[in-house]
Amino acid sequence: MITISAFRWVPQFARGQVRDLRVRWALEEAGLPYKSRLLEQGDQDKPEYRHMQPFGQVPIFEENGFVLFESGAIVLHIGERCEALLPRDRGARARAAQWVIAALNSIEPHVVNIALIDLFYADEEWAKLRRPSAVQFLGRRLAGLSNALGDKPYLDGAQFTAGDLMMSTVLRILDATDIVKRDERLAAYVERCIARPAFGRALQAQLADFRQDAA
Ligand SMILES: N[C@@H](CCC(=O)N[C@@H](CS)C(=O)NCC(=O)O)C(=O)O
Repeated sequence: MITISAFRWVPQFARGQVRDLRVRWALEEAGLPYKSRLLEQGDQDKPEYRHMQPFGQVPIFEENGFVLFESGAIVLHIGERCEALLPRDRGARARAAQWVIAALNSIEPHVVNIALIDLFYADEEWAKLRRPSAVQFLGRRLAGLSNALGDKPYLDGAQFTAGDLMMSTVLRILDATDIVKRDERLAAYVERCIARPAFGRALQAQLADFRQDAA
């Protein structure tokens, strides 16, 4: 049985955003059953967990003694068992991986930069000074992304791939702002991706684990 790690509790604003969601979504696309290993406060710093995830983060993926960390690596690993995530055609497969990495490397750091300012430092003077240029920089990246998407439904064309899974989860980190939403093409793209039933099931599963904490 596949197990993924997740936090038993996170603040309200993070519910539906924690990165185990990406892995749950990929598992749902692949039709692979899994259970969650819910971490209590402090569990992520225990040597046993650090041995598997050096940075003490979620998610990790475990199956029959095989362990993997980094949501991108895990999604690509699951994609090996799911054509809907990684197409069989070699070129299309490489391009799907390219978009996973673009999401994580070229977009996510700039998205997170703004999310951190908004969530934790909004009242700090330095944050007020920094935010406009951070938004402007991300705006240039998003314009490039929007151009690359063009009129296609998904980044590589007609078919949803792991690249879209990752890109849409990254873009929705800024759901509380209009930064992505003001680009109608990107807004529609994110909606199209998360309208997939597998996303809905993954989101409900993550939220259900948090409700378990409240019970
Ligand atoms: N690059 C990692 C980032 C994982 C990550 O940032 N996880 C967050 C939750 S969304 C976490 O565990 N934060 C706690 C911490 O960093 O101490 C991945 O994609 O798996």
